Amino acid sequence: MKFIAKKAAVLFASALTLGASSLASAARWDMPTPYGDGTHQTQVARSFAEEVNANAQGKLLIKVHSGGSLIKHPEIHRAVKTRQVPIGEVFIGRLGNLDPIFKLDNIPFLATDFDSAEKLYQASKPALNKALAKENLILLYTSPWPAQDLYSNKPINSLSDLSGLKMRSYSPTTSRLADLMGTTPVNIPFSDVAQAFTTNAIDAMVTSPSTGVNSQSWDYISHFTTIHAWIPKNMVFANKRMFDRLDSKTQQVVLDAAANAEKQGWALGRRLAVTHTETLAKEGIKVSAPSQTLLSELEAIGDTMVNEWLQEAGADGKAVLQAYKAH
Ligand code: PCA
Repeated sequence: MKFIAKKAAVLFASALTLGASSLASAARWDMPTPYGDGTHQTQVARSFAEEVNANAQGKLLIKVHSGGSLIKHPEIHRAVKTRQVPIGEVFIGRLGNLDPIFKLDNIPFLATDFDSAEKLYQASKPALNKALAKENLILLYTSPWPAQDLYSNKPINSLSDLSGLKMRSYSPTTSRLADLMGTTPVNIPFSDVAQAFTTNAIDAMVTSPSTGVNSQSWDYISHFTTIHAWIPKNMVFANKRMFDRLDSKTQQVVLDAAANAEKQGWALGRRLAVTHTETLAKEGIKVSAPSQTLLSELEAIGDTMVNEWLQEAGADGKAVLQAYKAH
């Protein structure tokens, strides 16, 4: 008995030493993501982490915590900034009140197809990096959502059909959009969308076909109008001080995996825009193209919002839009 106890103690001690030495060389990065495992965004985050873990030769281990399970969406940006976690993912538009460049990500009718959205991303990247650098953060990759379409429980042929309805918003820009559409904005996180519809807290929303599929919107929605208003993105970013602590080889592993994740995310966004719209139709939602009236009304709102954004974003904003148009 005594012997066994002694042997166990020795084993335990050597396990501790082993643990301590491997911990000393390996950094462990907890990576909170806002959306659930069913979303393509979290799938991309998981392949990013797997690639890093496979190539970092034990120097870095990234663990994804999806669906706000470690840190809730509204807290993720601050958690990375304050080094509570070294890395995280957020929906860019949510940060709109911190810097106008984050608002640009949700401006309607500026870049409505994937080629334009990629150009807008490239044109805005220097300003995006600059805004993040101010907070000692670095951008690792972005991943888009399919274009944002209109969900409702009746046909919407013009803005007057939406008048007075409660519209889900998910960012400062979309709250402004809801105002301009003559609706009342109600801020509802993705995880509460189904319940918000069934309890009549909201009557309509503008989001991707993917989010409608992920939340089984056919249970609470009858109509889907393909307004393709904008193509927003999630971004994965790291705290620069934590990144700088990695050796240069491991940093390169992270940057390479990020570049691959970005390619994967953009390819998935393009593909899901088509397949998820098909799923909505197959599940019984009436999918239709917007009427010319609705489209012109929405495009006029888009012009207003671009102008408002330019006023807010000043010379930097002007430079971004000039770079976008020059592409
Ligand atoms: N889905 C996310 C953000 C954009 C999108 O398509 C959401 O609705 O919360």
